[in-house]
Amino acid sequence: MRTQVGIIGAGPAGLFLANLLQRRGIDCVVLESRSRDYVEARIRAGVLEQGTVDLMDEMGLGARMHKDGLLHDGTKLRFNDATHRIDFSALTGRAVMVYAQHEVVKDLIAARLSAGGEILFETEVLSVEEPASKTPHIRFKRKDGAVERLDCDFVAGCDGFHGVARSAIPAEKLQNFEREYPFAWLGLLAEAPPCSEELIYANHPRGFALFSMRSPTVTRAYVQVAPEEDADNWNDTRLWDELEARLESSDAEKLIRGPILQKGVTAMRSFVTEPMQYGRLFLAGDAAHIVPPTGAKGLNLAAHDVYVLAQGLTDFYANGSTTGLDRYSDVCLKRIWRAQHFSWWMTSMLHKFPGVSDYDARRQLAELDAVTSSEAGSRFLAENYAGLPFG
Ligand code: FAS
Ligand code: PHB
Repeated sequence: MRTQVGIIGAGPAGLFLANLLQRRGIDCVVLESRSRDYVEARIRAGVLEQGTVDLMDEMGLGARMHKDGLLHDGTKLRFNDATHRIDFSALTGRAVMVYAQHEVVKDLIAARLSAGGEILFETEVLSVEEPASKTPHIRFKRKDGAVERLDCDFVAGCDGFHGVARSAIPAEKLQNFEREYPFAWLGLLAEAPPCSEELIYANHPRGFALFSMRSPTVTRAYVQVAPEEDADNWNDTRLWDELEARLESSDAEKLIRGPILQKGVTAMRSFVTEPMQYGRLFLAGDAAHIVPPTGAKGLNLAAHDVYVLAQGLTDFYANGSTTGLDRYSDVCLKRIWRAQHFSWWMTSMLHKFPGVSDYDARRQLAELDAVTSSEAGSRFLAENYAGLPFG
């Protein structure tokens, strides 16, 4: 097999890239180890920045998002028994869209396939060979076990944190930056009407909680737990009780309970690998970086990475210029490190750190008070949460 761009992974990064290249007449093949049903049902992120919404619209893929998504002009921070709203629209002129990642994935897969594009599901990439040459290729195993190769001009490693693409780059060519956190998130998805119009991020003495949503009838929420916590230790009642306790406030809404459809523990990690390219192999999305989800950046960073990569590939095929490709890593890393800081900052302000001193617990609350009581502080949070302009 041969293609111009081999894309590993049918998550947001791989699928945004495939659709962008297809619209520009660049041949590409997506190889995905999981089934279509699996990737379309994988519950993950929930918030799209304005830039990501605009990208969906530019590709003509925003219909379902605008029909089913929830446009949010702000968010709430809850601490010290009070709720403080950050008004994104008033402070930045931008809003965010609550529209589940798996719905974005469905839209991107449908668009890719209906335009005649190829996605090889249940196809595991075994390795990326000769990435520094002008003829890199991908070794992959089909569902029936047959091992084949895909010859490419370029390879896009969009295969997530645990994928194989990053390992194709010699270790001595990479520098990894990482930070672990002493907690994780236990997430729930429930058939229960959201009790709040907007998201609520709560710093509570019992620990962090996030109240989110997916639709007028589906609640999404998270509570901070120990890193090794097992979701099976939490029955519905215990989980609803803990969420309610952490969302308590004199101005709290009455939480509406319902059957929990899905529970899961998400590890918290900050990670960046530099550079994001080696020869004709380019890493995008979680294959190159991970942020704690407190800043709702993961999916949006993936979209921006491939927005930049697609432009570089377009310039190469249009006029042979490699300027965009040569700058890919530097351009993306500038935004990535801003998002790394913001995600770390939101996480550090809102979570209960084990063994924290009384002083630091008070200082944390003072920081939240400083941010929410200052227009400049609130604007800084709003600008980063609503997202920096793409480009
Ligand atoms: P993805 O991991 O989404 O996609 C990579 C794809 O590559 C997968 O489909 C995988 O099956 C495939 N793949 C891997 N190895 C392969 C191989 N060898 N061959 C072929 N295919 C291969 N972000 C937020 O902003 N908010 C959240 O609440 C949030 N929650 C999350 C919860 C979980 C459990 C996880 C893991 C992440 C969460 N994230 C969240 C971050 C998440 O949304 C990512 O940022 C986003 O999925 C990144 O997209 P991709 O880079 O495409 O990687
Ligand atoms: C979600 O709705 O899944 C969500 C929202 C905001 C976050 C993280 C997750 O910061």
